Amino acid sequence: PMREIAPGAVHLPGWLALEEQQRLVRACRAWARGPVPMRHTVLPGGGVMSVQTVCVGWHWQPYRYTRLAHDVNGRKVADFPDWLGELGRRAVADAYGRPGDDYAPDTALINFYDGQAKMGMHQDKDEKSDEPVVSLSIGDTCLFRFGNTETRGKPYTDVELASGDLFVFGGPSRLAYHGVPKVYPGTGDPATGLASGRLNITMRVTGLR
Ligand code: MD5
Ligand code: FE
Repeated sequence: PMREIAPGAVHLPGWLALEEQQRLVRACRAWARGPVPMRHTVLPGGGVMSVQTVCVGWHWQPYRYTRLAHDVNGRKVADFPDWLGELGRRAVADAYGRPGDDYAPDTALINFYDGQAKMGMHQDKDEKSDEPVVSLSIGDTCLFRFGNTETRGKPYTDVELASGDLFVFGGPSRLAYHGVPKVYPGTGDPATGLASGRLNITMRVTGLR
């Protein structure tokens, strides 16, 4: 089953097979250790994000992409693997029913949510490309709030994102406000390899070289 939440915003529940979720959990666990460790990002105003983040391909720091993680340890992040790009192409093809062959994500942001973590309403506009964002969820279910392109507030649509769910944000939805008001602890299947919490992997095209 597939649901179009708004033009270009497509939710495919249960898209990712258990074996693929397990592979992603293993990969994220390795990336979380380094070369640039997973950490709570510190915002320019001094705030600290409750989610923990690690990047591959390009390092994201608020609010730009860099090759070196100047704000953490100055190291180069892990390369963006071919197999992840392949997964992104399959995701775009399945969500939009068009060949995804030309989709070439060059960065992934991996967010880990413990039971208390949230993400406030924001737009993802640090990418210099209008290509879609591919989002994969693993572990505990969360409440995902998909808003509008004009304001942080209403109208918005609340959607539960569970383990294995794919969400693709493109076209007119690419710059929509969105956030994660809560996660539901204990709702994930430990068979994914994740004993608790929620992982979200987003693939993006930075438009940088
Ligand atoms: C998450 N991550 O569950 C969310 C899901 C982030 C982030 O928001 O920036 O890491 S990805 C949702 C997303 C990405 C890009 C565009 C839109 C939604 N959108 O237009 O709604 O950790
Ligand atoms: Fe976002």
